[in-house]
Amino acid sequence: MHPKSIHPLAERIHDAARREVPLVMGILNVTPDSFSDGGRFHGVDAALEHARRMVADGADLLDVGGESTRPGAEPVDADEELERVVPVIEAIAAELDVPMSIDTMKPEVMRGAVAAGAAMINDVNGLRAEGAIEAAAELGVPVCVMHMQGEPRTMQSDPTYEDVTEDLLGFFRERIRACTDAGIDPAHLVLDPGFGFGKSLDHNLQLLAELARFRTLGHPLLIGISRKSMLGKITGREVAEDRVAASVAAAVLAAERGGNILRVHDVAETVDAVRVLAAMRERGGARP
Ligand code: PT1
Repeated sequence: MHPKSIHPLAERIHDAARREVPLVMGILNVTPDSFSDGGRFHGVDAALEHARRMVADGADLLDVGGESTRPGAEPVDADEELERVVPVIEAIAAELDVPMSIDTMKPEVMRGAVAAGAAMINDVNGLRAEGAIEAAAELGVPVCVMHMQGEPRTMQSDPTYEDVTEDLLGFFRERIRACTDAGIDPAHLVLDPGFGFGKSLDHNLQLLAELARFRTLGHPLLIGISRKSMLGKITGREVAEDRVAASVAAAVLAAERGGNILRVHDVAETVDAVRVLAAMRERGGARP
């Protein structure tokens, strides 16, 4: 079969990676707990308002998700997830000129979200669900393949690796092969080590320190550390909203070690931090 031409968003991601300027991806959760008033209309309205804010703050991309995957989260069914994300994606696509990814593990949601205007798939399950890899191949959009050990509900109970970096490198080699065998254009693949997804603090820190090793796989890297509990453990800050400075520090460290797309809550702060990094890189000069 003749592969479709490279997607414009994939082009954009590769261009940014080539120039070593990280892209900032704003997180847009459309789960009922993220908008206290459960009403659908209010949910779309509040999500659109949040999207406008992130775009004004300089987000390059928005990641729309209708199923929580944080530790302990319970799964939701595909119909419920679609009802949450589709109206929000349609509303944003009608008003804002920003590419969106759909954060989902389900092929039905991938299809519905891309039909509604999403330009990328972000799968924390690495396209391992039944039918997911075929859906991603058919849709022909860029796709983030994330590593997760276990499933959200139980993944933090006893995460175990021989060597977390080596184990993930093996996982990605297998997934890259499976994706290309299924007909996904390799230029559409983005990889993500999945911070906090079945990993201890020490596993997360080793992955952050050794991030550059994942660049050898030849694909752009997406990194999500924003406000996660690993930062709470490091700083002693138990409230997620109090982890902004730690999140910005982690984003800069990840970018400096090869992260290409930074998935964050605090867009304005991260955009400023990335500008400092970009200015230093543009100036050049000797590395220690
Ligand atoms: C991520 C990510 C994601 N994270 C990608 N998608 C979440 N590609 C959702 C905690 O320890 O890193 N990459 N989609 C959110 N998941 C978590 C996981 C949230 C752990 C919080 C924690 O606090």
